[in-house]
Amino acid sequence: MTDGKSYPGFTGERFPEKFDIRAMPEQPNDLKPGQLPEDEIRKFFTKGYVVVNDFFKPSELEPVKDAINQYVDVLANKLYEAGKIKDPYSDHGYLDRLCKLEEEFPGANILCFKQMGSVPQALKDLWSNERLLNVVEQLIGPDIAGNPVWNLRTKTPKNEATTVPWHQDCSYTDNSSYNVLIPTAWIPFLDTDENNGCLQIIENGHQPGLVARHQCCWGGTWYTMLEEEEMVNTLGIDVKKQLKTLPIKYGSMVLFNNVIPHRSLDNLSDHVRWSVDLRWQRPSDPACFYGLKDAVVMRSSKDPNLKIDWESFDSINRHEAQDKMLKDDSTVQSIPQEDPDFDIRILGPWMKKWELVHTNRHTEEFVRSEKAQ
Ligand SMILES: O=C(O)CCC(=O)C(=O)O
Ligand SMILES: [Fe+2]
Repeated sequence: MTDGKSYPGFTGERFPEKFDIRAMPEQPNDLKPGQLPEDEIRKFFTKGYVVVNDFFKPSELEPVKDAINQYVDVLANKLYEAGKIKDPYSDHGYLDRLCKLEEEFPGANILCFKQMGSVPQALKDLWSNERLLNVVEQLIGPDIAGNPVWNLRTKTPKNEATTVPWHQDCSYTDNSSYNVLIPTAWIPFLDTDENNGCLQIIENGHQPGLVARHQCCWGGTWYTMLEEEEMVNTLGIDVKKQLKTLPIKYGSMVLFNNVIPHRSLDNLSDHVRWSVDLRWQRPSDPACFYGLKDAVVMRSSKDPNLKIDWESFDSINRHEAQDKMLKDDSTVQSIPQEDPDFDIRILGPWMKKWELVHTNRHTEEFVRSEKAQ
């Protein structure tokens, strides 16, 4: 239950027209490579999401898998050299090496999640993939920027830190996002299903155009959460009717907007469920991330030869920036510091927006830095 008090995240404002069919750009008669038939694009605006099956060729996704392997390798060696684990598990691979690291060093998956400060080249290529941007153009028009909120999900099995509860993505971004369409492509790097933690979504849950009251933070994590009761009362949702489970295959993706409630299921399998979520916006809209990081322009209707300025984008590490924003430096020094290289806490400005209902290692740090201000 929410406590009924007012918190800065809840404004009660509704902007349905920014997310529903009224927001659909004019669709082209001649489709560019990768572009979807108008019926499919309509689903994104009417239902709030669309599953696009078999969109990617293996050659478009395999390089990201290689990059993931490299990241895990770097992490394993770092943990090993620091004496945090007894074995770097080099004989384990893509599906389970991170599980082994996690067993010996709980929180390894969070380090892997945070490690992604700059965007690996393979992911830059995927994010700005020509065919993918052609589809994004169908959602927001010909001027496109990458939104700074992107994630590599290191969803290790049976791990609370990787189970993302019900939320609307606007609960993480600043309140200027409540009337800005920021489409997400959720792209897994293996087949996903109910057993390994696929996505669930509330079909039509974007129709009120409203961000409901979230709470912070879920269990031992930094995730915002939206109670089912609040979905029913504030968003008028019939959970049984509107809940859709979206098992999707390697090569497919889910596109959804930033006010639709969604979550991912527990991963009950024996392997990591790797995925990325990538977001775009119009360059003329704010990046909606507390002024911490700008969007990166990827396509311009005026300049067909635009070169993407990744250098500026990479110069700001979002995790560091969001951490810094909350911590008062002098306070932090007085807190018994976890080894900064192996700090598995995540702090974020969204914690200021919502009622804090659980204290855990992430929120405790936040509460301490708040008190000291
Ligand atoms: O991948 C997950 O587990 C959660 C994804 C999600 O919430 C998102 O992409 O916005
Ligand atoms: Fe999300």
